[in-house]
Amino acid sequence: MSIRRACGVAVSSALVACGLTVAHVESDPEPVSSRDGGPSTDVPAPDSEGGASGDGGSGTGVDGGVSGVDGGTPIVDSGVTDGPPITKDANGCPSGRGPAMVKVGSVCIDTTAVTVAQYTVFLERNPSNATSVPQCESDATHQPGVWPQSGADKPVVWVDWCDADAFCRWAGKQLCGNATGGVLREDEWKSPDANPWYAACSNFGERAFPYGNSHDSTACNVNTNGASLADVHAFPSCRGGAHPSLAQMLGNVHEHVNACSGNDCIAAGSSFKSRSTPPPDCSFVLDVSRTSRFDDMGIRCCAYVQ
Ligand SMILES: [Ca+2]
Repeated sequence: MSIRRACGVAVSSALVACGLTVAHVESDPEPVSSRDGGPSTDVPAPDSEGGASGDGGSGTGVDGGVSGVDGGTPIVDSGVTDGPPITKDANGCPSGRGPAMVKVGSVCIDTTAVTVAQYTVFLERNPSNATSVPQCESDATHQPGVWPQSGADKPVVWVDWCDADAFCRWAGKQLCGNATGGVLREDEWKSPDANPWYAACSNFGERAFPYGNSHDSTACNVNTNGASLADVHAFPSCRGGAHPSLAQMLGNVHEHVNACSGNDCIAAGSSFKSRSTPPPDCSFVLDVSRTSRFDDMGIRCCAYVQ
């Protein structure tokens, strides 16, 4: 049984994005067990979409250093100080944990989704559930619903909003929200002034897709192109938006963003399961809950720097 929240209503075998983007309906091309089914075993929180949980993997590690941004105050208090050093890149964006960033307007944004290898480094620090929002206080673990995951350079998936929030903070970053880092309202989604994620994807509203205004069904990893999770550097023709290094703003995985009302959230971008007709463009959002975990939803962080 495949059930996924859509506009606050459970819909069977259908996936509907709503809000400002209407009429985007995704099919469920894969066996349902890979998406929503299976027992949830890793957390007491109501992770309704959890999959079978495996034992924590050890993975390859990166020896930790002293946390801090250029020896100063971290840009965002991660709650977890242990890990590789956080420095600033040439644009003043945090560097050292998670993907490299680019600057879009005044906001830094990850060039790729967070990879399995990058998330493994985070998990190896035994992150606490320190979090920015009370809704995450009951999120006892940041181990994904399915773990370990294969493919070091594939996006980490099966992560809920609280995991994504915690990872970004550990990296000296935060989930992409509104222009000043606060909670983005869903009705602000298509405003490039209010929504840095949309500005990055659409080159400040100038184009519908990262690569241009005309839909190319082969450019990004949507379900006409194999329907499986791809490395974050795959599909080079999908790059673009406000910066040529931005990869897969559409396709491959939906991305957690800081746009929740209570426990009702939206996720950005389309995924490898998204149908190409009608083509999901940068205005596409998916309605999820704060505890949703899917095999096609991952993490991309932002950072708000002076
Ligand atoms: Ca969790």
